[in-house]
Order: sequence, then structure tokens, then C-alpha cells
Amino acid sequence: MATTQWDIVGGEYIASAVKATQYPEDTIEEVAFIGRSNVGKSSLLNSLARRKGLARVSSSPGKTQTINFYAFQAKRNEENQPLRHTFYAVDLPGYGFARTSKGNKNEWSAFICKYMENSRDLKLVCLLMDIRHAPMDSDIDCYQWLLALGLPILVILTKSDKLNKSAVISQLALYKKTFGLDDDHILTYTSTAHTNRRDLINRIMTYLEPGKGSAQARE
Ligand SMILES: Nc1nc2c(ncn2[C@@H]2O[C@H](COP(=O)(O)OP(=O)(O)O)[C@@H](O)[C@H]2O)c(=O)[nH]1
Ligand SMILES: [Mg+2]
Repeated sequence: MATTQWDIVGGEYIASAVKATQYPEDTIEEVAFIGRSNVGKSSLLNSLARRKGLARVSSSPGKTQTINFYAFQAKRNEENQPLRHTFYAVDLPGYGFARTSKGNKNEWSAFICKYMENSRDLKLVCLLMDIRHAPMDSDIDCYQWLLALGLPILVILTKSDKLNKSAVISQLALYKKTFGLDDDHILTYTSTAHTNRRDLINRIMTYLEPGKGSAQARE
């Protein structure tokens, strides 16, 4: 495996947006997190940043209706000189919320579509799905839609602590087959125990360009 190891050493809330004019006005690279309501997006962001209250975790689905931007500080120790890179983790509203009316669903799509189309800085979309369930139509629709937009996709199977080892292996195989994914494009995650945290951070960093542009700095 790669010897260069990244970590995330800081995370802070930057802004919430409901329209394009409210997106941060800078050229910082973005990684979006998308998935059904309650899949564990906020918990995953808190786990990555190691800050419990950064993104609001809720047991009742459908709370987050804004696009939330968080600045994450990644750091890699390279000889004596640490390399730092800031990117935005972007928490998108959940889809597939059962109580959402057809009208709301359309509104959601337009809202997210606008973000996906308008952001020049979006480098990766992490699509989260709950490992306990089989892929749902809304997940497959979302995956196809992201593919059609030409966005790089990393699938994260959340809440892997809820299954035993053999069930994790069979669900992982089911997801790989359903979406036609190799091991580089899917991983399991447990936010409560931070399982695979460094693996996920290092994978995310392969989609970004530390050392280029205004977002990097050497100490
Ligand atoms: N056991 C377990 N529960 C989790 C995990 N991640 C999230 N949850 C729980 O799932 C629920 C929804 O989480 P949340 O992060 O708010 O989901 P979001 O709606 O996608 O942002 C909460 O009750 C979390 O505590 C995990 O890795 N393991
Ligand atoms: Mg959330």
C-alpha cells in the first residue's frame, strides 16, 4: 500500500446554502456526501473530522434540507515537512425520504442538480448506503444520475457494525455486483468506531490535488 498517509486534523462549519448564490465564493476542492436520509452522512462527517457535534446527527430522518459546507484540514507527514490541504466536505440533503411528497422530491432534485452542475470544484461524490439493506431503487437511480453527470463516485457502505463479518462480506459482494464496482470504488465504514477512517481519508485524497492551487500550504 501507499506509504503516504493522510489524516484529517480539523473540521469546521462554513456555510449552509439553499441556492447557488449562497455557495462559498472560493476555489477550494469539494467532496460531496450523498445518500438516503438516516444513512449516516452526518455521523460519517463527524467521524472523519473527529468532532462529535460538527454535523447534526438525528434519529428522525429528513432534517437536513440545506447544503452544508465544512472545511476539512488534511495533513500528511512528509519527512520533516507536513503537507496540508483544505477541502470542503459537502453534506447534501438526504433523498428517499418516505414522507416527501412528489412535489418536494422534484424540488430536491432541482436543488441538488443545480449544485452538481454549478460546482466547478466538485472532485468526488461519496454515495452512502446502509449495509444492512439491499440497494434500493432510489440508490440505483442516484448512482446512474451521478455517472451520467460524469462525476467520480466512491460508494461507502455505512453501519457495518450492525452486521456480523460474514454478512458484511456478502453485502459487500452484492453491492459490488449491483453497481459493477471493484475494490477501489467501494468500502465499508463504521462511524461509531471510526473503522476504515484512515482508508477512506487516503482514498478521498487521491481524488484531490494537494500541492496545487490556492488551497494548499506548506508549513
Ligand atoms: N450503529 C451505528 N449507527 C450509526 C452509524 N452511523 C450513523 N448511525 C446512526 O444512524 C442514525 C442516523 O445518522 P445520521 O448521521 O444523522 O444520518 P444522516 O441523516 O444520513 O445524516 C443515528 O441514530 C446515528 O447514530 C454507525 O456507523 N453505526
Ligand atoms: Mg444528516
